Amino acid sequence: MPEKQIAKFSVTHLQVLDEKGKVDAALEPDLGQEQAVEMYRWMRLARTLDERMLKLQRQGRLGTFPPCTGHEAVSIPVGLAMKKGDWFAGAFRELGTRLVRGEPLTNTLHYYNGWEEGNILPDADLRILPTSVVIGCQIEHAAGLAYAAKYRGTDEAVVTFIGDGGTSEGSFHEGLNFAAVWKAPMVAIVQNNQWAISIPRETQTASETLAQKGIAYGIPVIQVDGNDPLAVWVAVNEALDRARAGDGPTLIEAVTYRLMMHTTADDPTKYRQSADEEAAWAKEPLIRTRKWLANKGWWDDAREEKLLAECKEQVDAAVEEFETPVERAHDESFRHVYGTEHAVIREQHEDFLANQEREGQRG
Ligand SMILES: Cc1ncc(C[n+]2csc(CCOP(=O)(O)OP(=O)(O)O)c2C)c(N)n1
Ligand SMILES: [Mg+2]
Repeated sequence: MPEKQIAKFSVTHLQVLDEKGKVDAALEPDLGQEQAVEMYRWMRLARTLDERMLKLQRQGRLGTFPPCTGHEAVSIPVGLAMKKGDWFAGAFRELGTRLVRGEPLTNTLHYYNGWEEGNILPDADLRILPTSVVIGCQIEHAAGLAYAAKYRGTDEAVVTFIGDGGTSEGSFHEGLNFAAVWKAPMVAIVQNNQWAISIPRETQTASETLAQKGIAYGIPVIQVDGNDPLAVWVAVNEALDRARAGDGPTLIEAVTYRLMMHTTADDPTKYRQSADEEAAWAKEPLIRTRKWLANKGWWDDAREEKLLAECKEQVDAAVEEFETPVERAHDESFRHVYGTEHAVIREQHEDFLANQEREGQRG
């Protein structure tokens, strides 16, 4: 019997805007001035907050956090492409998406200072799941949410994120498999920043691309330049359209670089070369986005200066609010675990209150 080829796969890489600010006109999305400037403004705000958080942490005014500098071209377009009714099941390195979806800056600061109120969103309709530090489980949460959205007959989509290292976790594969067989409206974004703490991408997996991991589950995949907000914008909109049309999940691998330390508890000089970091800084997303806007006549130094001042003002105000103590009831954490009352939590809450009363009587 002659052998015959029964399947053939390929992975496309998309770049629209290169590091010099040159755009491929044939691929350029029609964003318009307002939307393009809005995208850059959010990118700058996310960067400003991230840089301030690092300073606060170094001054002992904030807990450990994972810097997101350099990831703005992924997180911001994704947040902007989502609709209000969509769900965001993120990991821990997508500050920009959270901000765009309406998470107050103060919540982020509270969360990374270890204060539970960081997880109390002002509006449950924001549909932002808590940060997932447990690598991978958010993919399963997203698959479940997407299945529910489909079951209920809504046109909601679910966006989830994972890192390059996370694609070696079982949860990533289980979540993708379920989403695929259910044709659930899920968009999974692999933020490939080349590092999983001190483990480089090459040591993490023998896969040629991370996008191809989706092919095994029958999911359309694409690899994009993750420092190019236009490529991300195009890919995520296509993926969301596919999800809403009932055509199931998409996997997007966004190739970027973790410009900073893994978290503020890490020292990358111990395991990587400064030359590699310098090369990565030359490709970072804000410079090229600014060039693109300037080439269109939509941006100049004066507007940049004004934006920097506005971002600083916004971050200053958030820091001031964060550092102003608020009196909270001791039992408040019991009220925010579930959206509705839960029997087990009620029992624990009652126990806690009874204990407090006993302690009080003892003086
Ligand atoms: C299940 C699980 N295993 C291990 C860890 C410890 N850990 C935290 S972050 C991390 C590396 C993650 O790398 P990657 O997925 O590439 O995401 P990045 O930090 O680069 O955004 C590890 C191993 C964890 N949080 N959860
Ligand atoms: Mg990584």
